[in-house]
Amino acid sequence: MARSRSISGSGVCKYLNPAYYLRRPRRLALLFFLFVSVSMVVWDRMNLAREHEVEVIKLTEEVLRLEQMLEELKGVGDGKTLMTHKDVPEDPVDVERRQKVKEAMIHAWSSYEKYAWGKDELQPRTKDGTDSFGGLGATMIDSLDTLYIMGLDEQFQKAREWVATSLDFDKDYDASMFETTIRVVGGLLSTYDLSGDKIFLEKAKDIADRLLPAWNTPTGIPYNIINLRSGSAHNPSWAAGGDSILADSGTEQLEFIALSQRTGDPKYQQKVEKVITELNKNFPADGLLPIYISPDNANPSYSTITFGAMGDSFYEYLLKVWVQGNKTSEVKLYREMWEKSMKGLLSLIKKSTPSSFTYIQEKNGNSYNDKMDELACFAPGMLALGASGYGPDEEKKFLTLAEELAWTCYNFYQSTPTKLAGENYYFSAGQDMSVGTSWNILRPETVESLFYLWRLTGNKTYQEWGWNIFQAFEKNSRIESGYVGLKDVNTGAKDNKMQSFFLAETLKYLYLLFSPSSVISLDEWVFNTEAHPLKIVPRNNDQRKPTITLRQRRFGGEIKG
Ligand code: DMJ
Repeated sequence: MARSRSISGSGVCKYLNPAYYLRRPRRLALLFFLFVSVSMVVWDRMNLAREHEVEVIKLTEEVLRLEQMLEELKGVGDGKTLMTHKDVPEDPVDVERRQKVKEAMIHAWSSYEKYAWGKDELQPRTKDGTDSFGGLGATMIDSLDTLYIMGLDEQFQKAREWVATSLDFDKDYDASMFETTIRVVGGLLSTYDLSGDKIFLEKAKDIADRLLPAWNTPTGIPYNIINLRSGSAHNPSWAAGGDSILADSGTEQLEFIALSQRTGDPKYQQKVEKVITELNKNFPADGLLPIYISPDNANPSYSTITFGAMGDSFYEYLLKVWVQGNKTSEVKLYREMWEKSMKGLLSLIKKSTPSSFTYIQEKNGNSYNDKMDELACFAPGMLALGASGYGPDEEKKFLTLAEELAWTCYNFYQSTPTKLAGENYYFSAGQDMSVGTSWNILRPETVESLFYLWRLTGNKTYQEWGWNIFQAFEKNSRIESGYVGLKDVNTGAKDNKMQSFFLAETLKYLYLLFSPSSVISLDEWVFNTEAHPLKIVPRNNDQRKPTITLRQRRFGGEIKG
């Protein structure tokens, strides 16, 4: 037995010896042929498996899309879907476009679900997730209300389970109190308002309690970074002299006031209202504050005045707290401060040459800078929303300004080869606009403004512009595993991130742009800066009804209020 094993062993060994084949070229050829055939079969199988996987994703999306269509068709009979407002039939083009936006949300969401479930953000090109906000499931929470509004029930229920069972804020992580408030507190509160499910309120309270120590400063102007476990807070090292950032410090009022209203605990509201009363003590006549403010004495530092990065949502919230507070005497201060700031905004308005695009300059001390961030494109929407609080002449003036600025912002998109806007633009005499920083990270501000302008004027042009922007995202940013930003809007080179605000804001505003005005009516809801709608409820003893008056639509559509 031992002998025969050793013989057969040496027999096998000879086949492994290269010299054996050199002496037998036909066998060598046969072996080579076998190797090539097996490799081709394996490669073919792998390709088939990959194609199959892509097919399955596409089919799943198609099934979801058809399910949604079926739902909508079911609604025809009971008048829920196509008969929107007092028997006014919907424009079929709107229905079709809304469906396309919903399909985009399904694609973005199913990619997140497949590759980055529970992570903060999806990296579509590497097909994995990243915890850019400390592992709080930012995309999950930012998407909840969008899923709910679009009627994506199965997806919503699965996300709800994750919130109930896996969302944990006890993290030794230095979080941005601004980003955490607008995305997480805002997202949870909005979903609570929409669904009535208490789990969302409990979680909102949990995270807000962890953020509260940030306001424990000599003036009450908060530190902008806070450790979610220890509560130790500080300002970012790159901010001038340890200062707080204007937008980061003045963009929590809506969420924290809403939280006090829903929990009955005034402590949240008190913290955020103190910031505004403090800033109001030395509020300049033009209502414009530089982006850096000292948390020790509330003095502004010498720094940029802007409606773009680090300034923007401070001005937005002055108006929106007034809306949230039913425009009553209790919130009069916010409106007064906002109107002052709008005087300041007018002082920054300039026209380009030769095409007369209206833009908002930035300012540093006494010198003006002909630069405008795409971020400042939220301003047309804000102006349109605030215009009706003025008398007729001022209302017309601000609405016209809103429309002019929206035209400029739309041209930020139209002027590039990809038809997607860069991050900021410079205006120089005789040359209109030119892209500065040329990335596009799927930001929402322009479509946000188009949504407000469509709702408040009824001019269908804004829907057309929004549709064109949507198509540019579809063309340049959609890949098989989600949506990516562009490193450069001139070349179309792609980055590797699907920002959570794409699902929270960009797709939500686009969906609402093609929905009836009764869906998240501006009479009943106010959007936080991350597009999370919060229900307007009577403030304290005020039982008056919401008083937003919508203008009569000028073109097409139904007549509102
Ligand atoms: C969002 O997080 C919010 O809209 C914020 O106010 C500004 N930046 C992003 C979107 O661009």
